[in-house]
Amino acid sequence: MSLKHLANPYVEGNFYVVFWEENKVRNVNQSAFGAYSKPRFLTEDRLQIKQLINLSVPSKSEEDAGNDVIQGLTQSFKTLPPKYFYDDPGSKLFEQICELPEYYPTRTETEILRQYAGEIAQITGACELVELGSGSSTKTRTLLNAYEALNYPLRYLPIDVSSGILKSSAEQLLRDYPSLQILGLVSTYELALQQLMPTQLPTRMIFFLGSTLGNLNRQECEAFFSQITAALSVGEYFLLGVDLQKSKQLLEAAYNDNQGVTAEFNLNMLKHLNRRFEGNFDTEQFEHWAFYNENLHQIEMHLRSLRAQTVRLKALDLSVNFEAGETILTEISRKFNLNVVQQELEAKSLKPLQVWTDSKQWFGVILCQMQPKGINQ
Ligand code: AVJ
Repeated sequence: MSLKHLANPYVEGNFYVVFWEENKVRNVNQSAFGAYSKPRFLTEDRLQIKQLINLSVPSKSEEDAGNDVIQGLTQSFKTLPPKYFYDDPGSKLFEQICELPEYYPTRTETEILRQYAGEIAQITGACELVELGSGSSTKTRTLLNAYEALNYPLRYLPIDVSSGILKSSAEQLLRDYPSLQILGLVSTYELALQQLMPTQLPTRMIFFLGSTLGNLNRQECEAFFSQITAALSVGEYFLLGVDLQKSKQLLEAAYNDNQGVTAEFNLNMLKHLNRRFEGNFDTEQFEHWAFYNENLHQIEMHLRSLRAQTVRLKALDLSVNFEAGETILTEISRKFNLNVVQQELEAKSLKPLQVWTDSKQWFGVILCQMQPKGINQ
């Protein structure tokens, strides 16, 4: 669903607050689980969405919008930021990727969380759950179940750049968890982390699953950990899921699936840019290309131009020339060594308390606690 369908946005401070479709949700509340609709569970008290950014329509308020696109496409090695994968269709394609037989990370991480969510909840106690890149919030349920089983209050802050998927998963979660409160932030991680309010529960856990960290290069990764450190108070938690180094064969299969969903996901970025910046990319004239760079331990995903062509992005007043065979790097997906990541976390005052992996050691989940700053630096 696009943002223009959202009701009554108004400005609060420096960002929009949107309370959407209260009526619809309230009706669902009454009919679908009348037994639960005690006054304290009224949906309008339980759900709030803040719109910090809007990726799906051009916006005057975002003066920098598209600068990253211009920068990436005017270099000799062309790149585009992976955040442009995740418009609403792109988020749906990513959900499909997660179900693919070749794409092991999602099901492996889910398996780890299923097994250890109870332990995580025991360690943290009652806590506010803040999820970066929440997507469809599927793995979140595993955590919510664990906190619910311990009778802890449930407060969840999903953060995602895709408003459609944020909204629909929030609706679904509210139906399934009658005491859950949600504050959704349509935002980049950086902006959301800067604007987090102090937690309303005894503590807080920010979690970043699915190895999305892999999209960040070394430098960006370090900067990202610093942003986490800045957003957390001493004693609060950070839960991180990382994909681990493994054979080239397994990795390349995961990013070149037989059904071509990953290819469609990659090409969808061009459609997104067309809509967002009045572009004329012809997706028939580009192809998906992904391989594992063993030296850098990372998957590199590109879009390769099938012929010499010029593409215009009108809203950015940008024309881009491609040679035949020239590529745009759309994503890196780094594969980690558990010991190295732990050291990097520790260096940022995020002390690893516990690490869990699956039986094949394909994926790792690390729970960290924020230490007083300076102790490990
Ligand atoms: C969401 C960044 C973790 O790198 O595996 C999946 C994105 N790209 N297939 C990943 C992705 C192609 C995914 N992350």
